[in-house]
Amino acid sequence: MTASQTKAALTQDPQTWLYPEIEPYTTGRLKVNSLHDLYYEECGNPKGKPVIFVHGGPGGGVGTQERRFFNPEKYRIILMDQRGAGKSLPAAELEGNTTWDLVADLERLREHLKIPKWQVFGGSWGSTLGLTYAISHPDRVTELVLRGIFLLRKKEIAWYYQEGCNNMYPDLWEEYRDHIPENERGDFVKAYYSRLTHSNVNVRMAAAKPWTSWEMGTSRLYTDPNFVKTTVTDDFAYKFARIECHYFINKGFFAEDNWILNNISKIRHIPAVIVQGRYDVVCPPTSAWDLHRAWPEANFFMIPDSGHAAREPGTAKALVSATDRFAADGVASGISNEA
Ligand code: STX
Repeated sequence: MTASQTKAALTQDPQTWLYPEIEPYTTGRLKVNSLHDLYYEECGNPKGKPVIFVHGGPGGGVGTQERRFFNPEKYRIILMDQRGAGKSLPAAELEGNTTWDLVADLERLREHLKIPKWQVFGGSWGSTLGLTYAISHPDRVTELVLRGIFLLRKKEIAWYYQEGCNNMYPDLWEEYRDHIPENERGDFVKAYYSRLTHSNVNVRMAAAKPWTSWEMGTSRLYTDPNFVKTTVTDDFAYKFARIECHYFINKGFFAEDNWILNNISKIRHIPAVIVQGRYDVVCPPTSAWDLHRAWPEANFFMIPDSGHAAREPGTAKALVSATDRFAADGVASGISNEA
């Protein structure tokens, strides 16, 4: 391959791998308690194999592109906005918003839709919540498709929000760093949390942008400034930053740092695919590797030319291959472990 062919292959439009854009055949709302009202939608084939898409952040919500990882003729694709995210209400609400509430919401939605078992598909925080849900309700999960593994351990939060990733993106770090006065920079998550939960809405909004731009700017191997500009709207940033920071200052509401790995034996029998970008700086490959070592039965793919995002070409291709295979035979057999 010539250099320009290599570049073309690396930057190939992920459209090549994703299914076409589709509209939901139904949308709904589920009131899960006196405060929270969740948005969900169903796409594809109402008689197909059920899959629940678990979005990232937390606080990221689902959009139109998340529907495209599944064959719409074979799958009944269910997408839900977690508490406070996307079209769920109240927007950016932190009260009654914990990992365990979100696990219970997935069960409420599954029961509401009368689905006995479903596939769980999630990346980043979607992998954290997907794993936690599966560990909590293993009998309800047919398969797991996980990407950009995030186990929400102290060292993962520290790497990305305090010291580590700043060495990879010193340029983008400046905006995130400079929003916080020097005397508070010893604990960025704490400093951002106090602003994102401030009584003055202007203080909250002002902190949401640098927090969210940092994450959007570092998500892809090839940073697309337009992607950052279009995603970091006030509305999205406010929900994303507030909810993420709330979860991270509370250590994901886990009783112990290594809770997911310590409980992995409960789900090792479930067919699973793990997809990890080699150059993921948001959720560095150590966590996917630790998961792979703890769960050798799961098919593991390290994508050599991807960062964190789901729709980078190699990652999108591996994810769609996984859902295609599960739609075809329901098991992970035959999937090569080679990246
Ligand atoms: N948070 C990573 C995460 O879950 C540490 C995430 N990063 N970006 C996203 O999620 C969206 C794609 C949902 C915006």
